[in-house]
Amino acid sequence: MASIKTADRDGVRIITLDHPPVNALSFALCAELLPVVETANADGAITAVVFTGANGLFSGGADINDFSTEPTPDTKTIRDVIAAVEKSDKIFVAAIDGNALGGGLELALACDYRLASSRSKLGLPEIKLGLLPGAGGTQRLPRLIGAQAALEFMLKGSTADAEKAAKLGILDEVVPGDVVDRAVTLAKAAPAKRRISARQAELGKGLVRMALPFVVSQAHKMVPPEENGGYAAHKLIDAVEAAVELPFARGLARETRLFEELARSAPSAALRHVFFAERELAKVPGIGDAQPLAVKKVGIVGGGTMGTGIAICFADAGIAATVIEPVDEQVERAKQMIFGMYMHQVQRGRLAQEEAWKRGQSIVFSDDYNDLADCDLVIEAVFENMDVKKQVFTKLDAIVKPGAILASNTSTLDIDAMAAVTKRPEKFLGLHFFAPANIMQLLEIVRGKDTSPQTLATAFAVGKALRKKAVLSANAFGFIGNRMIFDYAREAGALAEEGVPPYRIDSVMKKTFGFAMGPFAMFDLSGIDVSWHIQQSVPAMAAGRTKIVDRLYELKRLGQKTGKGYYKYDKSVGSGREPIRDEDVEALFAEEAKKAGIAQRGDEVTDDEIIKRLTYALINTGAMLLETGVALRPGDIDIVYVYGYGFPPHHGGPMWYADEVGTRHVYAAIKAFRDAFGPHWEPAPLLIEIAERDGKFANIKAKEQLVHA
Ligand code: 3H9
Repeated sequence: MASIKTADRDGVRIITLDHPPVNALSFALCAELLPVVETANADGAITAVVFTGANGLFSGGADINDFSTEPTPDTKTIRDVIAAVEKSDKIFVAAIDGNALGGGLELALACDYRLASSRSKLGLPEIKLGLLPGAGGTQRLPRLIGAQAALEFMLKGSTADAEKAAKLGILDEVVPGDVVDRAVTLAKAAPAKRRISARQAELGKGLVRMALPFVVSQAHKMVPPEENGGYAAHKLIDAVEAAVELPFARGLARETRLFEELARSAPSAALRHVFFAERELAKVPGIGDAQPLAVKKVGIVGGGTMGTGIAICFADAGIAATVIEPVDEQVERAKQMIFGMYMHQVQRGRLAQEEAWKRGQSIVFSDDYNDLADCDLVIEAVFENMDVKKQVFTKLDAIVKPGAILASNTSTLDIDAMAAVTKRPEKFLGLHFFAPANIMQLLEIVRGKDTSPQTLATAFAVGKALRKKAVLSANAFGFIGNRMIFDYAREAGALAEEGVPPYRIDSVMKKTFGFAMGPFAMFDLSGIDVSWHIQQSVPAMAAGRTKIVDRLYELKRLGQKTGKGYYKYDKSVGSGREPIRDEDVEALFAEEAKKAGIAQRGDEVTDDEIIKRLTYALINTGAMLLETGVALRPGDIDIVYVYGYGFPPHHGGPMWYADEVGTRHVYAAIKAFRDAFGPHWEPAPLLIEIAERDGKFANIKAKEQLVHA
């Protein structure tokens, strides 16, 4: 079936991109599209050409898979299609209905006129893939809307709805009716050709040119450093600078060169991996064609920070939530949290007052479990204690309608043990939200041994409705994220005991490697009591672990919430949440080290060693989780870490990073760590197997079935 459809109306050729799912302008599609454009160009009976798209959108841009293949001299790309448009003497109109992204929007920018239906969204999101718009976008957009506005638009990489795109000057018209009809009418009226490429004057002269050095130097300062997540951003700024300084053709050539460099770069490969890994998540073996249950009303047990955050997630998705919370003061705190959060959104202009009110009102508090009887899904978010949770589920099972799903928000406890107190283990699973639940994008879906395919399908549908990155985990201690963080924490603690101050470890992991925050700042945020409780529940995992958590717990240094943890916090300084170095804690580490006979070698520990010990601990445990089937795919682990723990996306997540470094190098380092630090560094068998053949995690197949711990 041809992916390009054509039809003629009164001398106007309508070219429809019809290449499901997103009309990606792949090399293959461009090879088909180019002769179609050339034929129209050569046809004397045709006065104008309208581009449009089938499948509910204009185009999702270039095919991202193509960037991993080397083009041959015969390969056709969007650039060739655009060149054919550029040299044509016909009028070209883009009739956009739905998304016009990346190369799709660049094709539209090469046209004389751009029209879009009001539901359309336009964007140049290449930066999110570690790329820049490479089919003329960096040269045409500045000529259309000005260098500064174009730079902002492309650096953000977010989409603009049609109304906003028209305001920015990207669209000529937002069309209320049929956009193709309107495009044909416009094209027939034979307005003058208006190629953006011809607009040199405004850009090359006067104020724009004079202001350029300032705009460019400011932009370079505002984006992250090249080696730490900003590689594409700096090149994008260079390309826009070229748009102002160089004639169109030379600017275009500069853009192509910069794009090719980025397409071959490690950060872009990592970000493309993250893009596809996200889209793999819901492909779960065993779900088959199970249809999700409709979830219209949700119950949440526990109105603490977690339960309230979960309720907000549902309110944002338009799903009513009833929260069971027996303590009045807690209900008051929860209401304040909801009110404060929505007020903030209204003040920032992100939400209309009326909508905020509606969402706030959709969360109802009660102290009566009977109010949950007609819920389709009930999530328990009470204290992390098995006995308490079992009591909650026994009660819920007796009250909530038989077809409903029961879920626990536990971060470490055994899902099957909870399911066992109910008569519906097939309708039981874990839904592990990350705090703050209404902000963090990650959701771990934990499959119990009896969880049915339909229950899983429902959980994924709920994850989608809540706009979460939902990742499946088997029921094993700590699931994916916390199981791995346990070993990461072990190494951070060990390094501190060897005399590396926590602030240095945090600084290396954040500023040098690119984590959103360092490990100790993260532990202070989540609470030392949480770490302590987890350690108590699994004494078997004490190997190689510092006693510092016990000491901090005894001292009631519970982290940010008590103003002291690994750091000090001072309410009068900035936001009050800035970690301040605390030498008392360093002294505590030194004391513990002395008791344990650990030699002090802080000065000789390099930044490289810090990065390796922390990230390789994640990789080794990740390999173990893959081998035992706790995680389905390396990409699932990567998504957990990128979205749940602030792992730098430009390194793709821990498992992708192992491939980036080379698995055999990771393996060699882990063996050396084992010899130096002890058997807790024993390399995971799967890592050994992959490393010995110099293979990649990315090439292993998804487990067919998740195992149950
Ligand atoms: C670019 O254009 C470079 C140019 O500047 C220069 C060139 C020289 N390619 O997200 P969904 C697949 S770079 C390949 O679930 P939705 C996706 O993997 C590109 N595949 O749907 C999935 O496959 P599967 C700049 C793509 O409705 C299926 O389509 N463009 C592409 O929620 C459905 O995807 C972008 O960055 C692609 N470009 O959202 C836009 N796009 O079914 C990237 C999608 O096998 N795309 N797929 O899992 C998106 O943002 C969203 O997919 C979109 C649809 C909003 C379009």
